[in-house]
Amino acid sequence: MKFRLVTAAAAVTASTFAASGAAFAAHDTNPSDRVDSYAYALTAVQSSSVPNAAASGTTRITTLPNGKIRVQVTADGLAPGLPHAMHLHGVDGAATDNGCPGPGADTDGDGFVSVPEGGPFYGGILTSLTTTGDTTASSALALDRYAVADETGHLSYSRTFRNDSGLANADTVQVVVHGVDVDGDGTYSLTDAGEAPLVPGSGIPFSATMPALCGGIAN
Ligand SMILES: [Ca+2]
Ligand SMILES: [Ca+2]
Ligand SMILES: [Cu+2]
Repeated sequence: MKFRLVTAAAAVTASTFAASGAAFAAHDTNPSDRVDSYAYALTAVQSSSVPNAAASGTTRITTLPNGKIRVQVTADGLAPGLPHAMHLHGVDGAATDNGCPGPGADTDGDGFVSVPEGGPFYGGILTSLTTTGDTTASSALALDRYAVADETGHLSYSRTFRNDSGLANADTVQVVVHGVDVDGDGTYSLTDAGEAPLVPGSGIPFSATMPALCGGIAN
């Protein structure tokens, strides 16, 4: 089992629920009985053989009594100076998802884990973790409204917002951070992975959509 940010008490609870086969969350703090908070480690999705894809981080998801959700992400090792699309991925409703993809998710064998290849693990996009404005899946690729990693590859994000899908599924989602500058030239382009954009005509290069980090329930 991978490292996860949990207290001893939460770990006991988690293992109890795991034994019964039920879904559980790293419910590490209870600021009040009306606030739920979940913290997870974010780990690299791509194979270690992919250049510039080694990243790490942490995330915290907090649901608030006013019906809002707060998502915090801190990460290092991301492509410097570039925006990183981030989403809450999951399966809407009671069903949980299958955690985070690893290198084995590269089913077409091209060396890269694409968004569709990760889908069977982390599910669809429930919430877009933009810095301003809309947070629905419609903003999935609104790269001008995502956090930008600094010159060292560090990224820090915190936003409190209203998103009913994210709120309802806060205990069973994955946080996924996208964008790998494979050739390290400071841009996302065709030369990174040599693949066509996921969304034809979008002008968003494939490498901008590559999942870099993932963490959450079930992993
Ligand atoms: Ca692939
Ligand atoms: Ca590049
Ligand atoms: Cu995503």
